[in-house]
This record gives sequence, structure tokens and C-alpha cells, in this order.
Amino acid sequence: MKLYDGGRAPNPRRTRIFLAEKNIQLPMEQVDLGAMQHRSPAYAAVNPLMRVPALVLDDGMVITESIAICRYFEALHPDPPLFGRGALQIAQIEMWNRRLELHFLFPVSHVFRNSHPAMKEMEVPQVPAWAEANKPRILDFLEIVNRELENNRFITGDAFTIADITGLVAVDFMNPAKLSVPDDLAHVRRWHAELSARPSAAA
Ligand SMILES: N[C@@H](CCC(=O)N[C@@H](CS)C(=O)NCC(=O)O)C(=O)O
Repeated sequence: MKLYDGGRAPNPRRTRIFLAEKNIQLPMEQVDLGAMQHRSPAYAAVNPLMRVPALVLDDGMVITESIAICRYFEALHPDPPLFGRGALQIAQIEMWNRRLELHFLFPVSHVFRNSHPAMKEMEVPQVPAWAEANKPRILDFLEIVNRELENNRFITGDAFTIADITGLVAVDFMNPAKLSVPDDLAHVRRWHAELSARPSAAA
């Protein structure tokens, strides 16, 4: 089994944090996105979408998509449960993970990819107006997250889950996108500080 990893990029990091929370160690191969290694024919043979992460199983089967890889390991190692247990909890965690992806991580990624000079080669064409259009949407969504965290330690309640991992990675990804959590969103800041202090955040 081997995990193709992508350094500081947010989606591979989601998988690494998840594995660290589960205390799972895997052989990893670094794919250097800056050197465009993920566009090489060798990596395209692993993942035709030319994105990281990708997990290759011992029989050669490939799983891509950070969350699909996490779900694979959740099924193999159910403790601690990071996708929830029971119909309601599983649905709530899925809901928040999707919300945090669609309304936070992806928009931050659009800002970074469409405005940062280092992304010129990867995001073709770069559309600066799309970067600008996403900025207010991120702030509007963070207001909702802030309200949710008013009475919750983690985004779905008392337990740390995959949704918190997506949130942590998205807040950290604001930095290279030249964005930041506004000072008045105190609950988001408190949440981010607690998530950052977990040992898995270093993954
Ligand atoms: N939905 C995929 C997204 C994978 C993805 O876009 N990965 C980025 C790094 S965070 C990548 O490989 N980018 C390379 C490129 O855009 O050319 C997942 O969750 O794994």
C-alpha cells in the first residue's frame, strides 16, 4: 500500500491529519506539485485526474479523493469514529463536512488558484475576477460557522470529526490565499486555535 502525498496542499493534508488521528502509518511518496510532478505520465497512470492524494493498494487498486481515502480507513479502523456513529450523527457530520468543503475550502482554493502568481501554470486560465467573487462568500459562510460554534466545542458538537479537519485545513489555507478570519469571529478563532493545538495538525 502506498499513499501519494502532496506536501502542504490542503487535500493531501486532510488525509494526513485523518491518518494521524487514527494513529495509522503508511508508506508515502511525495509528489512535488511545484515541479508539476503530478502532471507526469507516470503519475497520470496512477490518477488520470492528476491530483493528489491517491492511495494505491497492494493489489494495484487505486483510491483517489481525500475523503474517499479517509472513509476507506474509517471502515478498516472504526476507532476513534471520525465520520460518526448512528444515522443522525453520520448525517450531521456529512452535512458539515460538505458545507465546509463547498462553501469554505473550495472558495478559498478558488481565491488562491486564481490570484496567486505561483499558480499560473496550474490554473489555466487564471480568472482574477473569480478570486474576487469568492472572497465575500467565504466571509458570509464564516459568520454562519461562528454562530454554530457559539455553543459547540467542535463544529458538530462535543466530538472532533472529519468536518473539523476540513475546517482546520481551510482556515490554514486562507493564509497563502492572503485571507484571514476576521477578528470579530471569536468562536471561529477559538475553534481554529484548539484544532491547531492537536498533535495531528502538524501532519
Ligand atoms: N477532490 C479532490 C481534490 C484533489 C486536488 O485538487 N488536489 C490538489 C492539491 S490540494 C491537486 O492535486 N492539485 C493539482 C492541480 O490542480 O494541478 C480530493 O479531495 O482529493
